[in-house]
Amino acid sequence: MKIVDARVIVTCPGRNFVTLKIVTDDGFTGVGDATLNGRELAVASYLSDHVVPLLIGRDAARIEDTWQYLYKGAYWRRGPVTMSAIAAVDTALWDIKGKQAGMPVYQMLGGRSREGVTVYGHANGATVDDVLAEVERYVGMSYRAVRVQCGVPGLATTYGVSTDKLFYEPADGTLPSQTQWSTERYLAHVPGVFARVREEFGPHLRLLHDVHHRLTPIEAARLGKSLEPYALTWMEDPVPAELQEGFRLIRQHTVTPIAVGEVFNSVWDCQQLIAEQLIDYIRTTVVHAGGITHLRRIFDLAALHHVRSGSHGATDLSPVCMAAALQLDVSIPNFGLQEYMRHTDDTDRVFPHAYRYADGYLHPGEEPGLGVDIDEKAAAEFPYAPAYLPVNRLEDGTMHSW
Ligand code: EZ4
Ligand code: CO
Repeated sequence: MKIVDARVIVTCPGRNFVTLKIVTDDGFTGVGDATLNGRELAVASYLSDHVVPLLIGRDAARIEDTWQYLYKGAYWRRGPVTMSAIAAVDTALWDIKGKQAGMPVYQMLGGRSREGVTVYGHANGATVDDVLAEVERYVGMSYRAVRVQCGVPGLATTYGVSTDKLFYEPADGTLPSQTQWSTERYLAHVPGVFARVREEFGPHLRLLHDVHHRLTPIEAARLGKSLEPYALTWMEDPVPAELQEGFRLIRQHTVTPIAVGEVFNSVWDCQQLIAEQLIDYIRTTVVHAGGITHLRRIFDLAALHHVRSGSHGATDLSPVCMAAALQLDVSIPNFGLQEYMRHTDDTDRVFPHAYRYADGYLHPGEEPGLGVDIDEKAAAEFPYAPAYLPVNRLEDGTMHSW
């Protein structure tokens, strides 16, 4: 089963996606997501210039060996570009292996551990009343978990709040747009938002909130404490996580659970966070953390330390990534929650997929492999369009994490 072709497909059905499609000599194809929001062409080049030539002629059955070959063989370790490229190859090879075996990938990962994958959606609004209406909408669609983001009075824009509700897309400019931040205004506003949401929706709806890397540990500790009465499922990315030991300080002060990891690329980015039980949910996902092979390694480490999965699932993770993530979600013992932001109809048309939403759960489907493909003809209708994520500054002009 030799690899005879590998194509890198860049398409923009509403937003940019990079996809690798691998073809074998016995006629199997497999797909992998390689999308890195705002830096898409770097991964496309890494794949077509530096990886595809190494794949031709390789045995498609050797997933682990190919992973090690690309990881160790690069000499330069880790990083989002390299790890997204390796992820795409790994994901495509799992897809091929499943098709060859005639079973969905989750069967090869040990089979089902649950009946469905609990997902959360994004309720957001400029005002608390808008937020309540959006939460109501998700409850109406039977979601069991909702992420809540609200505009902050005095700030023109706030992360996670958009007019385009179901399909929120933060990469909004051909050059980076600029947003403004005030920790003081934010900390003063957020607890009141959750008080209203709990008052309206009661104790059973799972509520989440994304801080998006904007606080220091002691500020995050304050936020976590102030949110304790509202029993959040998690407070996400409270501080930038390059300094893993910084989370000890947050932990000492609050029992609000912590979720981290959507920007991580490897187990080494979260090894201390997991081993010291400084977090509760690890948010790494297939495309940015080295594919199914490496993500399973992260989740296995997490399982030893009472940490559950909470994979990133924003719109910039393609349906190929989602299909792969669901195969893991349904099989691992320590699944927590799966983020689910809906893709546009154009995106769903370019990436026909078997997974389905029903009653608060996503279901991976029973197709052999991942149960997702790329329609290359449809993809060609949507040429790449440069788009950047925003940058963020304090009121005095200082650059801040976005
Ligand atoms: O800002 O995926 O939890 N979800 C998020 C996302 C990220 C985008 C960046 O590309 O934080 O909305
Ligand atoms: Co996030």
